[in-house]
Amino acid sequence: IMRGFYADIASHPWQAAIFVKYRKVPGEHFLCGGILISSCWVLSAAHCFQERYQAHQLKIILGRTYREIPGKNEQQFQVKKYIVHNQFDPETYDNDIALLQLTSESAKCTTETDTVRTACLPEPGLQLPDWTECEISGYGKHESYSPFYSERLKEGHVRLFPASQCTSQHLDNRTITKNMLCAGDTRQLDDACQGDSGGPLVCMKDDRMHLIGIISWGIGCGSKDMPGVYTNVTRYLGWIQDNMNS
Ligand code: 4AZ
Repeated sequence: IMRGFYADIASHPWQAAIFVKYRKVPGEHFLCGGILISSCWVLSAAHCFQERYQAHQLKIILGRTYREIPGKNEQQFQVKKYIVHNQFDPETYDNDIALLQLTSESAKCTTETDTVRTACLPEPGLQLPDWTECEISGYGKHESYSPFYSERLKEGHVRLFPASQCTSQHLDNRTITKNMLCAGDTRQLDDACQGDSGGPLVCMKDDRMHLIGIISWGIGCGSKDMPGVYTNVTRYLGWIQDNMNS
């Protein structure tokens, strides 16, 4: 997260950290953010899985504030399987969504605590007003040119852009589809950055945080007047239900 503030996981209890064990390199490497949407399912971005990892190479950690330091009450899971949207377009990042199923011996995977909790999915057709202030979180870079990810979870505040200000003209002639939405802040320059992908854009509605977007891509980080681009979650409610049931 560019700018923003350091945060505690208790303020973003649906935030997941996804790590990968490479076959040749030792250790576990931070891969992407994710969002806990039910006891056994985490949403993330399809582009995080372009290297076609095997499920057993992945590990999901919930309840962790510091990227590399175990949290007191964190919950770790192996991945049983993961599903990447079959129409994900690696050129445009259209359909940048993936679902990961956590491994568990019982029907439940995560236990709800102060630091681990699901995000609500929006009602079908939910359209929040333009410029609604929402929240992003992640363990990604502080600046686009930095070589390092953040040591600690951060949060940022961004506003939902009207569709008229979320076109290819506003994003260096890149393809923008209805499956994407833009959010940013032209004043504070809070923005998502590399390593935040797969993590949440949540907005308050009826006193609950609802998952509106998945951090997907952007032209650099925090460039003035250049919003970040998010997967438009309301377009995938059917896809999410179908794949959690199958
Ligand atoms: C990335 O590389 C990335 N400013 C994600 C979001 C944004 C930029 C880059 C938005 O994962």
